[in-house]
Amino acid sequence: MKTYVMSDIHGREDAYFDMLEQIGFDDFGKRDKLYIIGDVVDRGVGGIRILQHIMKNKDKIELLMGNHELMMLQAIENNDYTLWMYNGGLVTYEHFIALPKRRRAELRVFLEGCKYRKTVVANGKKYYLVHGRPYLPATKTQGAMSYGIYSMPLQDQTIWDKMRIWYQLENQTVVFGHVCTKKYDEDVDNKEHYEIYEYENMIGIDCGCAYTDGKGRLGCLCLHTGERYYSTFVVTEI
Ligand SMILES: [Mn+2]
Repeated sequence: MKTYVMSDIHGREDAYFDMLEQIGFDDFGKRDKLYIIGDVVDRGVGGIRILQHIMKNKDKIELLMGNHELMMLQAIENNDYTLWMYNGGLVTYEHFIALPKRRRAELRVFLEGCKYRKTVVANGKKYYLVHGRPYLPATKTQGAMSYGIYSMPLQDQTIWDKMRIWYQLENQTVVFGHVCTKKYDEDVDNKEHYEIYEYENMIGIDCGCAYTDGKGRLGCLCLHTGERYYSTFVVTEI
């Protein structure tokens, strides 16, 4: 039994399928599982195709909600595309709108069903998977601040807000994406590429897959073995 986690693929289907090969996805056993903790779509062109691959393999892959999936869903539901377009949604929208109506409806139902967080156990250790940061009562977050993302429903804050050391949980490790690990890693300037970042009870796995600075790549972590995988090429254009 092996559990893998990746995040923030952002339309890079080349990196995605490369990673599936590296982790031996085609040979996954019944109890092997891949969690993708949000932000499959936008920026790169392959978001819709990645979503469809996930839907086809839903016994082996579970997608958790990212703020980009939520923006897409809310844009479709409210017929208001402003926020999504502002955040790199155009390329996804163009592919989405070209799909037959039935396929669009399927995608919408699928996104509506995505969970915001998930706790999994690997080798007796508890992991809390979430796109941004754990679900916490408002008093534990920013106190008096009630503007911007802090005016959103608490659930939405967990995928828009970023992980910080004071959001760590007791007795479980928070595995998160949303913010590239370069923002956390103090040693980043000495590294050739962005890496999975581990500190106390938190693990950041967004290695800047859609960054075009030559340092970004897709990362994947196996919770059972601790093995880290990286896409074998880096993104220099998008
Ligand atoms: Mn995000």
